[in-house]
Amino acid sequence: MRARRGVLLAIAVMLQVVSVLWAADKPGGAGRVFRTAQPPASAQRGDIWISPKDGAEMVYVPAGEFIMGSSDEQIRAIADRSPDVSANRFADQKPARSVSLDGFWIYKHEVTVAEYQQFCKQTGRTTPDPPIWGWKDDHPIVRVAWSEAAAYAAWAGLSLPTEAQWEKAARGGDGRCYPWGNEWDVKRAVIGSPTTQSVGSRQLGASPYGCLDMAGNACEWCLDWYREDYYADAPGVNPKGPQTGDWSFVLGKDSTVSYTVADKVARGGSFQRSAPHDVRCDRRYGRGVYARPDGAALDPAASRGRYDDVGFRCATAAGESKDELAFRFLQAAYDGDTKEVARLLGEGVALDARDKHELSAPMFASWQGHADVLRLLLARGADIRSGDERGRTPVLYAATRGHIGIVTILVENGADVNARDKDGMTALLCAKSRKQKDVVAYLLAHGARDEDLPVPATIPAIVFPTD
Ligand SMILES: [Ca+2]
Repeated sequence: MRARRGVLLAIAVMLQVVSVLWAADKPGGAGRVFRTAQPPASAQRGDIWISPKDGAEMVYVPAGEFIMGSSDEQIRAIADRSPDVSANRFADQKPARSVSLDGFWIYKHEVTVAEYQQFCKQTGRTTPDPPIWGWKDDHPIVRVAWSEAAAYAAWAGLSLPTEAQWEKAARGGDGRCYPWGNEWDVKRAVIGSPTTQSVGSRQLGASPYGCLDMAGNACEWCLDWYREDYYADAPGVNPKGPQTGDWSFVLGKDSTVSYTVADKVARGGSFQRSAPHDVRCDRRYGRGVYARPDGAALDPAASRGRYDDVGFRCATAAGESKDELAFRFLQAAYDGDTKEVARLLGEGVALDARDKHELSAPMFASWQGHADVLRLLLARGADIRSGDERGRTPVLYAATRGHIGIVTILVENGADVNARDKDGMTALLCAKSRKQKDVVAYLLAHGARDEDLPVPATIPAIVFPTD
């Protein structure tokens, strides 16, 4: 009797341990499920959004920083474990750095064959020729060119994930090696297999946000161009990859058509790989994307740029960094695009954003003579009194160009008509030098001191974008 009670107790303890381990393995915990046309506005970790177009489950990755790339120590450790592999192979993963991303949604699974076929049916596209193991509905689609993967994402109202989004979704914040942690476990990833496997077949391989098959199964196209040295000076906020990859020409098989080829990023390694370091979260791959140099679309039947082991998953588009928003804001002020200025202010761009020469939106609007933009900026409380790096204020710029309407608005809103820039110039001197008679008269009538100074040799000018 006592022995039996002991066995029952042992079983109870074991069950508890198993349930604790299971809970620890389940990422995010139970979340809400959204079936909305647009991504839910207030999401949190563990929530699921059903992609309206194809019904795919998406998980939420909250905003914040994560460790991207690999430290020297991590790369030494990989090389030590794999004596046949040179540490140089992993040089493109350096350095490990903190990267901040806006919150985003990403597919829990790779896009499946069935989902891709549905997309082809609805859009009149052709499914690629199958790999030798044939198409299986719940396997990841492979053999799709990057442009086809991007077209699928656009059809779904989404995007391919940026390389940074992909890596954060795979490894969470702590710089781990694999989606589940730092210890390699072959049972948690589809690698060393002759074919792809059903998506989500390795539930214990889930990432901290619940993404599956981030290690192995299909390798996955990302949005970014691939450059080996990109990490060296990549932005720290919402990076989207270099402007282009390195292009080169290759000759077609029949030696009549040449193609340009450049690499896009593909991530996660694949079922064809056999070494654990090939499916690490920080491992980068560049896979060739081919195009006809004359701009003609690549023949859809062409095999170039298709790979038996490369598929994809989708994500919501990466947020813009503060710098990008500020640039667009200043550009809109320069262009006189009042609607865009209002929209960007609504998105939280800084009203006092400046470019590298300390030029502000009121300065650009004043130089270009955009009264509506200037009024909008003033209504939001924009500063029109401080100057740029040369000490030049909006009224000085407006006076130089002879924009009497702008000068009037500025003066009525408290601009200092006697402000001097670092060359000793005032609005009046600038207006005189350009023979802007209306402005000269207006300034003199509104408190400008007419000092007996020589007409300046240099006059201010603004061009946008500023170099
Ligand atoms: Ca994968």
